[in-house]
Amino acid sequence: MDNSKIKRYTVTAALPYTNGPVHIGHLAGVYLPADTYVRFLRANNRDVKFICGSDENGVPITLKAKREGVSPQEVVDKYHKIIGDSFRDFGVSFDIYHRTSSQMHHQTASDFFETLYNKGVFTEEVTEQYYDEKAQTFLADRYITGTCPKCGSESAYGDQCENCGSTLNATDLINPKSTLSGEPPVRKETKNWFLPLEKYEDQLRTYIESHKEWKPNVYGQCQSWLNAGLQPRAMTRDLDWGVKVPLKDAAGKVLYVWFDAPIGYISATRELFEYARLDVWNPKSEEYYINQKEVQKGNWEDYWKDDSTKLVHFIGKDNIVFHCIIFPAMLMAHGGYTLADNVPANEFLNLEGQKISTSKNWAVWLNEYLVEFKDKQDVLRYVLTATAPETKDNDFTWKDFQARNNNELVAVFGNFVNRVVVLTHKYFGGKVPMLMNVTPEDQLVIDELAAAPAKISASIEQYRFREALMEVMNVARIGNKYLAETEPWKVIKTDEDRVRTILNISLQIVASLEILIEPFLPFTADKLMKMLSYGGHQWEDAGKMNLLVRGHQLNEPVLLFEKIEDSEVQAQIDKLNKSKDDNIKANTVAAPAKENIDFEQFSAMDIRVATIIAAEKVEKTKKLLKLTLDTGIDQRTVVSGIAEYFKPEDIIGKQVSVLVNLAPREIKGVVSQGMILMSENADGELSFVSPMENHNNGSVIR
Ligand code: B3M
Ligand code: ZN
Repeated sequence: MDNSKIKRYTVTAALPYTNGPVHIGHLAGVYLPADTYVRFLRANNRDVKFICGSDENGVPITLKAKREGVSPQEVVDKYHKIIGDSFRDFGVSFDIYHRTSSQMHHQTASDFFETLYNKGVFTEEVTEQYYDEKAQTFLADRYITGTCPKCGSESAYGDQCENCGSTLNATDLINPKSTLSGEPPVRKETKNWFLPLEKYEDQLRTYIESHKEWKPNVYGQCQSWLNAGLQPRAMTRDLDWGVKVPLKDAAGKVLYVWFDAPIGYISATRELFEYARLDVWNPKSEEYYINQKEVQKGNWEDYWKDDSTKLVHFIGKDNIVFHCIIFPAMLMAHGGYTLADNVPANEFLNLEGQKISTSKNWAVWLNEYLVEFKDKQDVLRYVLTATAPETKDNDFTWKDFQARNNNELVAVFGNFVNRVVVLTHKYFGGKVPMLMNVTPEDQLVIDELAAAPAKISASIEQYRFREALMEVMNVARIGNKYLAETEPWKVIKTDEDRVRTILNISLQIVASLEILIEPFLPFTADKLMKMLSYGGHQWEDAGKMNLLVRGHQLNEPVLLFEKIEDSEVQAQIDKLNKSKDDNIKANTVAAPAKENIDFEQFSAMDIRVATIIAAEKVEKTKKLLKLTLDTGIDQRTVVSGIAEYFKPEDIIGKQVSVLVNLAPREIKGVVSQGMILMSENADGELSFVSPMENHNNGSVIR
């Protein structure tokens, strides 16, 4: 979009699912670039609204609620607060952090659906979906597990096999089972409303092709969707959590989460304007965060329905189709809305060489980072921007985190600022000295400084935040080099005026750095501003030589960054490894309970305490031990598959529980008379089930 046509900006960041806290992958991929962009626009006096909120609908939320045994509302209330707090604490400067369980959102999404319905946009289709007869509910794909038809893994989900990564349809699964009841689901007919995406194909193609400037990964994905041909997609689902379908014959149905979630951007903007105007916004409320407390000028429609508004969606790569195909089609169908000017989607961030995984707890959680690295928000902001997965997947490692902090933030940026401020205090009582004779070498530095802001702006405007940040660091490097070459600490002995000039120029560089670093590291900019006792912040001032006037009094120097020790990052690496192990155990879902039996069936089993009096391996087998048991009734042989866990000599003398009336059967040539009871944990490790205190052999277990 032509810069001269832009009157205002609407910048959105993907609404995080409220089924867990946010981690560094989210921050690096979406929220930091978005925040940097918005801060840059604000510093340039542009009119911008930065919109986000919690995505509180959809199956992931209901699954989490089921797993934790609480209501979906409790889940979203909990994580809305945790996520919102993390964003606020990291300085992500939304104008509003809204939520899709709010009244405003339900109303807005419901109205949007109704408009499309009244325009005759949707087609109605009756399809067969899996239904759990016991739980009396249709099953979302995630609620069905079964055997993957591609790789044979037995724990594939209805929409995806996590083992081989294939995308699946629930009906592809072999031996499907409902995760609610453990029963095989049945197919049942149900009616849903579909958006005929194929009807918008030409319009979408024109739209996408008018944006050849988009990042190649985004443009390419859109092209391949369009080339494959678009299909109708259901915009309603059989589920009891979400925005109710506002139609008479739609009981038990809600809007598809990817229908209502992007409307969440619109409802948040409405909330921002309408609440502010009505003065209902309460800054103490924990419901959402509003950056500007003043009454908003204009109205929400300016930010969504005006061609002079530039709309930008910051998202991760897995959300491209929803923002570039489905949401635009919805907006086209509705009419009156502007479409996104850019969707600078990022790739993924890995952690220590592995994919970040919430379920495996392979992640760095923002709320935990803030406890362990108090007041070091900017270190993480720096490292995540410097290694942002802008063009390809990238890797975060704790060693790199430490190295970038120590070698770049401390040694380059912090060191330069500190030396300049300290020397100014030492030689001139903290007052900005006068610029005297400018030498040709000074002029080179002045010119380099003057050229930097435009380069940085250009990179930011093209969503190249890594490059922009490196340019800012370059300014600090120029400063360091200048000090090293001019050596004011030596010159002071012979030529005080020369030192005045050197420090004046150096201080102007520091003041520019405050402005240039602010979009990236707002906490550092704040400290710098206080140290310089200076209210900078207009981007257009950066690079100039008159930011700090002669005689201006600086405050005492404070250290901007401190070294991070080996032990601190080692602790993080250890924690990561440990929590991963713990989680594998804790997260393994116990097998569903078996069918009820009656007491007769239970008491038909004769289980006794027995002692192992002899044990040996069964020849030519790996797993089997032949045990001789004293059951109190007799001595008998039992074959047990425990050889991988226990050495024969270690278990002799142990008391165990044994099912003595199991019909004898021959196993590898040995007749086994009964079965000993073992407990098996999630890792497949075995433990004997024995009485807490020794009981006589033959004691009855019931
Ligand atoms: N909540 C998916 C995600 O967090 C989804 C984004 C919605 S943006 C409208 O990846
Ligand atoms: Zn598979």
